Amino acid sequence: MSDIEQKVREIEEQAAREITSAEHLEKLNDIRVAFLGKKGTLTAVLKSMKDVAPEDRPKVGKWVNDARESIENKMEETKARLDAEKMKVQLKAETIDVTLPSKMQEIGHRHPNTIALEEVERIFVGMGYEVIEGPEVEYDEYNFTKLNIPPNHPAKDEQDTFYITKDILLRTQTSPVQARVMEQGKLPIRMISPGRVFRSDEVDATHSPSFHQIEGLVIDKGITFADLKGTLDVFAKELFGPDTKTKFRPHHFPFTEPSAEVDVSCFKCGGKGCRFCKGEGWIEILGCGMVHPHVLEMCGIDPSVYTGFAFGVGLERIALLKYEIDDMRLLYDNDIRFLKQF
Ligand code: 2U9
Repeated sequence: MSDIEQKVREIEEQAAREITSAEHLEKLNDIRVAFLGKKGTLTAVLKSMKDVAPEDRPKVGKWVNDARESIENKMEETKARLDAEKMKVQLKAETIDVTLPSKMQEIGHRHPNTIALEEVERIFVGMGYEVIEGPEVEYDEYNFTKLNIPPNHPAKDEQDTFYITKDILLRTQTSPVQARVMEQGKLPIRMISPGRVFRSDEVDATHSPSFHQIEGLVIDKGITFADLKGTLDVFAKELFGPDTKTKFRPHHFPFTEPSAEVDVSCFKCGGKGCRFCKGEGWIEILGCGMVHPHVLEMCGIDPSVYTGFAFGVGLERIALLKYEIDDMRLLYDNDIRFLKQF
């Protein structure tokens, strides 16, 4: 056996040993480079062909090609074995138990404020009211002056808010939306305006610097306090049940005259007095009154021809009462365990 044949055999055997003991695919690639690559040992034999006698070259070429084929075959076999082993390990690691229960999708839920708002809207839309929203950032003039709260009026202190400039503020009530509708001059008006309002209040169980109101406004010829009473009585019965009674107590608001606060008979005890109504038998729910003639005038409506009533109710107050929640802060915490109860 010639030296070259001997050398090729040794290379083939060495490669076979290394291939057999390879434990992963990367190692197999290293072996390919070391034996068959451009600088590999078997390739070196081919490169030394120039030193071989021309008549021996076909023989040497055949030995090298046979050895290459044998090495490549072994590598293919080993690669198939290593691939199968890798797949086996991977399948074991990624086993999916199709009998496990699937992960439940959490379905969204309407916020108690939204549920209460939609209920109030349903009641008034049923009586022919439009729902109209407006800007949260308002002119002082629309929030206060046009509602009969001129500069330096003490009501401005009670409704202190966040000022953006001297004349622009975060609205303290949704009344400016109604003032804007009145100015458009399309009569009669039958509307409610729900929305976020702001006051410079400390947070506690019943107060928040940002809360929501629903205000209502009706303007037409011949509207009286009797219309106001009838409307709010229907509203209370729809919201708290058909046996609910209403009580109108005289009050004062700068934008209405006369004005009243409205109590409903306690829907827990029917008016006898219980823990829920603090023994009173009545629960205060809203404020209302006949729109002040001066407000009508300032918003371009002739008070000698038209009259109207208005009311305002806190949305959170309705939600707290209806769902028997004792702390307003729970409405803003966004704890899904709390919210999904309603
Ligand atoms: C116009 C004229 C008059 C709206 C009214 C109330 C009485 C009222 C409070 C209820 C609880 C505010 O959220 S609260 O703190 N509101 O008592 N609001 S009358 O009167 C208007 C509105 C618009 C043009």
